[in-house]
Amino acid sequence: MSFLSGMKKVALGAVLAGTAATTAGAVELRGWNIHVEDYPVSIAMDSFMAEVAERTNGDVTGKTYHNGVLGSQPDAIEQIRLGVIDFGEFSLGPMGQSIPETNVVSLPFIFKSIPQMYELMDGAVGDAIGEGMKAKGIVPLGWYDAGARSFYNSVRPINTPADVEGLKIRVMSNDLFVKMVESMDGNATPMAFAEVYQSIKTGVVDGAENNPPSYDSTNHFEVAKYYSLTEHLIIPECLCMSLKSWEKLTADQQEILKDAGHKSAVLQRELWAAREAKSMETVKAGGTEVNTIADKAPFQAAMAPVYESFLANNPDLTGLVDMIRNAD
Ligand code: BDP
Repeated sequence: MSFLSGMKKVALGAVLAGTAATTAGAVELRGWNIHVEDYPVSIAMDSFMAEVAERTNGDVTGKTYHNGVLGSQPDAIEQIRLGVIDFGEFSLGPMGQSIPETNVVSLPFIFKSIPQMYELMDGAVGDAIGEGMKAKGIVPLGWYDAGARSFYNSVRPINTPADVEGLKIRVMSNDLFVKMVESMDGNATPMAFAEVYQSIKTGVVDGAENNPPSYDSTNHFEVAKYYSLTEHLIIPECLCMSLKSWEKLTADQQEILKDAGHKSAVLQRELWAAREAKSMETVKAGGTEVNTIADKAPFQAAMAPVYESFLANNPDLTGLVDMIRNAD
């Protein structure tokens, strides 16, 4: 070894030691969550942070701000990418605007069932989406369940795509969902989650679409009585961390967060199933008229243009879409 390369090694060692010393200090994380405190997502996030604090002996602590007090979801997604917010729980729906890979799970009827969604998200599909997220500054730590989304409104039950015609429907902020509603000749309005209740109440929109727990927790069922089980979207959610904040942690701390993230997803999925059943009871007791849809094929056919335009604009994602579509 020459004297010079020996010196370089010493110098590099000193730099690494310096980095380790600064990153080993206590870290306090700020977490974003849109849901109320007793929601499955919120309980799982709190349990995640409690486990992280315990297993890092208090070196990594954090607080989750529930109820969307840190801002709307599209804004929070940008803030997590910038490292302004350290962690959060997001629907992959609004992520599609900045991370194209996440859009594949926002295609209507792409998953055949919730168990199939779990299996694919816990395997190669989830890995591919996770890579896309990392490339845009977001590290996924666990895939959460958000059930299936169905339409609800204050005007009439929806039994066929023709029933959507002329209805003003709020959608999450993503062009795919605008196209989805327009494919049935409805009027789509992208809007923040927090504004939907008032907008339905005052007639700015006729309705929206969501899973039973959100339809219940937001009290949307009080102002939009017809809940029609179209179950057109099964969009997984993600407990994730800002890559910028992630890189400030030591490798050991990252391992603890990954493990705690995984465990929190297992807990969230259990809580979800129970909450879904309870929410259906609550909304029915509150006067909601629920209708099931025996044949969903007309909805699938009506929404087919969403796939066509998505694949035309994102030909590189055809493989990922087919991986899901062709799965058993
Ligand atoms: C809920 C999701 C939440 C979304 C909300 C919405 O859990 O992340 O913000 O839908 O429709 O189901 O905006």
